[in-house]
Parts: sequence; C-alpha cells; structure tokens
Amino acid sequence: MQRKLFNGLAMLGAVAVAVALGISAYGAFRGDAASAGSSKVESGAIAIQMKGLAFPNGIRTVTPGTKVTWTNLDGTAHTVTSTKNAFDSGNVDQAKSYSRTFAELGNYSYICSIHPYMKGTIKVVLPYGKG
Ligand SMILES: [Cu+2]
Repeated sequence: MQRKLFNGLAMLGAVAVAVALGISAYGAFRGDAASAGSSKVESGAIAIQMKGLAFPNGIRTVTPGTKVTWTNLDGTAHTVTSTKNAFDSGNVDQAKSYSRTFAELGNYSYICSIHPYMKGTIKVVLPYGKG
C-alpha cells in the first residue's frame, strides 16, 4: 500500500516535469523565431554593420526614438542612403559610423549609393500593445 502510493506520486512528478519541459521548449521555440525573423522589435540604440559589401544585419524593426548606428567594417567607403530621400549619410569611410534616430513610423529602405546592391530596411512600429 505504501509502495503503491509512492509510485503514484512519482508518476505525478514525472508528469509535472514533462509539462514544465514542454512549456520551456515552447518558450525557446518562440524566442528562436523572434530572433531569426523580422518580428523582433528593438528599442534604444541598435548597431548595423557595413561588411562584405552588404548590410548583413540591416533589416530591423524598431520603436520610435530608436537610434540606429551603421559602422563601416569594410576597406572601402559606403553610404546609408534612403531610397525615398529621407536621409543620406554621405561617404562613411572605413571604421567610421553614421547614426540616425528614427522618430516617425514607417518603412525606411536604404542602399549604399556607391554599391546599390547593398540594401536594408528600418521598420519603425509602435511597441506591442500600444497600437
Ligand atoms: Cu557601399
């Protein structure tokens, strides 16, 4: 009788652990999805690289007031040039940076005017729950 009760409790514990693991696995999955896609919304200050004739992390979603800093890690000059004339860094030489704070909502596509195949987009959206 005593033994049977113990077995029952052990089974209950195993179920609880399985449920907890399932919940944490679900959380990890959601986290991975957010960092891999463009659904992650960032705030404050973010950094974008100009590297290998590309903006490798140049597609970002931010909240209004976010300061974006592009830094040139290549040996040649690049620019951060809005495709809709919203901003233009001019030449950003090797190891130099250009920053812009995005106050207004919208999608801001940009290129390097020297290498127009270098492309990125800053999406400025309201924080979740404030739409
Ligand atoms: Cu360039």
